[in-house]
Amino acid sequence: MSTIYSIAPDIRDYAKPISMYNINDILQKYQDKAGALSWTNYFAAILETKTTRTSLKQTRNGVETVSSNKQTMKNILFIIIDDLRPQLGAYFDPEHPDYFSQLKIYTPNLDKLASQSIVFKHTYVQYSLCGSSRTSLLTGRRPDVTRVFGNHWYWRDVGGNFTTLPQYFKDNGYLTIGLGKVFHPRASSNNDDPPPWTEPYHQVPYTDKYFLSNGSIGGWNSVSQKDVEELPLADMMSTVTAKTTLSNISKIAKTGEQPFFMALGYNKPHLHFICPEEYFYLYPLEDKDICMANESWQKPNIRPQVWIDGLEMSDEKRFLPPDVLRKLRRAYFACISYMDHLVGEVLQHLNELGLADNMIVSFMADHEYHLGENEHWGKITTFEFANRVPLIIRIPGITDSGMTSSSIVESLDVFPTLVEAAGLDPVPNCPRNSFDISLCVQGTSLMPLIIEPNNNSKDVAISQIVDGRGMYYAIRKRVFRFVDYAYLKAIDAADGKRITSLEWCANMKCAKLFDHRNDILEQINVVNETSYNVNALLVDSYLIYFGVA
Ligand SMILES: [Ca+2]
Repeated sequence: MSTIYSIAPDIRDYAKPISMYNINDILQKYQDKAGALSWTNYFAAILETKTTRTSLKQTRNGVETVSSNKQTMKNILFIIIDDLRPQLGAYFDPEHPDYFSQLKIYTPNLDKLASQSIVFKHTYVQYSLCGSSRTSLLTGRRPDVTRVFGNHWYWRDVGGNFTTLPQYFKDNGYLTIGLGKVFHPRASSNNDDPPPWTEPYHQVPYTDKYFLSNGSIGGWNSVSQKDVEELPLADMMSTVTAKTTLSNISKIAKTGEQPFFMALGYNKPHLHFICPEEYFYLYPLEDKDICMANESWQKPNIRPQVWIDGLEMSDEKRFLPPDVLRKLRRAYFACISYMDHLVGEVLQHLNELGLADNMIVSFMADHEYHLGENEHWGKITTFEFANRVPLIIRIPGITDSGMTSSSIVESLDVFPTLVEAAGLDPVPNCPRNSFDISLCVQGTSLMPLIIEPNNNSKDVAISQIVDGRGMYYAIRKRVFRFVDYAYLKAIDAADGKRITSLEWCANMKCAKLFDHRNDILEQINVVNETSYNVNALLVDSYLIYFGVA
C-alpha cells in the first residue's frame, strides 16, 4: 500500500497551467490595491501599521511586553473538511471495529498530526448540514441563535451581527487569510463573509469538467494524471494557494510581530466522490471490509423520527444495488486518502518554512455522512453517523506527545478553545438572549480537557435539524443518544424564517433513546424501558443548552 501511495501526484506540477493561481497574479493583485507595493513591501507596510494594535495588546494584557508577544502570539491553521466522517487511521477503534466496518483508512499524514495533537474522539456538530454547521462552529453559537437552518440563510441577516472565529483573531491584530470552503459559500455567508478577512478571500474555483455526464448529484469518478495536468482538481488548487501564501508570509510571521490565522477548507470527500485514480488503488474493490454487514442499513423500524429527507444518493426506491454501494463507499474512502495527502502537503510545507513550532493546527469537519448506515445515504439526520466528526488540535509545547480525550464535546467549542490556546482574551459566554450581542459564544473552551484529558466536565452535545414542520433535537450524553421532536407553533412574519415558538411532541411519543453500550449503530429504541432515567438526562442537557451549567 505504501508503494502505491508514494506515487500520488505532486500538485505543484499540476498547478503550473492555472494562471489564476500563479504567484505573479497574486502579486499583481496586491500591487493594484496598494499602489506599487511588492509582497515584501506590502507586509512591511502592514508591520508599520501594527504599532497601534501592539499598544492595545499591551494595555489588554497589563504587563505584557512586545518581546513576550513574540513568544505567546501563536499562528493558527484552521482546517475544515466537507462531509468527513471520523474514519481516519487515528480514529480506528479496535474495540468497535464494526462501527465503520473493519476497514482501516489510509491517512498517514493526519495520523502523524494526531500523534502530536489531542484527538477528541467524540465531537458533535450542532447541525448536520454545511451552512448551518459551519455557521455554528464559526460563530460559537447554536442554530437556534444563528437561525441558520439551511444553506441559503446568512446569520448576519436572520440571526445577528455575530463576531466569528477568524474575525476575532483579526480584531486582535492577526493577519487573517481564508482559502477554499470555510464558510458555506454564496448566500449563507454573503460570499465568504467579508468582515473576518484582512486579505482577499481565495474562493474555490468551480469546474464541472469531472462531474458526471448525467447531471446526477451523486456519483464517483477517478481522474487520470493526464486529466489533472490539464485541469487540477479544486482542492489541489487550494493547496497550492495555501503553500504559496504561507511562503510569502513566513518571513514576517517568524519575526513574531505579525501573527496570522489561516482558514483552509477542502471540498473532498464531499460528493461527487472524485479524486486521482491512484487513491482508488488503496482500496481494492473486492475487499470485504469496504461494506458493512447488511443489517446496518436494513432497520426500517426506527424511521422516520430520527431522519428527514436528506438523501443525496439513491435510486427511485431509495435503495442502491450492492455493487453500487461498494463502488460508492470505496470512492468516498479514496477521497479521504486524497484529502489526507493534500493536508500533508501543507503540514510538510509548514515544517520546511520553520513555522510549525509556533503554529496551532486545528483539523475538523462540518458534519459526518451516512454511507448507507441507518438506511441512509447523505446527511441531515440526528443519528450519530451524521453528527460525529473528527477534531484534532495540535498546540506546540502542550500536545507534542499526543493525547486523546473521550469526553463528549461540540464543534462550537472550537472557537473559545483556539482563542484560549492562542493566548487571546477569552470570549464572554452568551447570556440567555444574545441576538443583539456581537461578541459572545455558547461553546466552552476545551483547554481544561487538553491540560487534563480525563476531565469530563461537559460531556454533553446537542444537535438539531429542522424539517419545515418543527425541529428535531438530539442529545449525546455519555453513552446515550436521545432524540425528540418539537412542532413549529409560530414564526416571525417579518422575514418568514425566525422560529419563535415550538411545542414538544407530547408524552415522549416522538422520542428515541439509543444506548451505545450495546447499540453503537443506533437500531434499538429503548426510550420506553423503565430502567432508563430519561428525565435526568434531559435536565442536565437543557442546562447545558441554556448555558446554565
Ligand atoms: Ca458539508
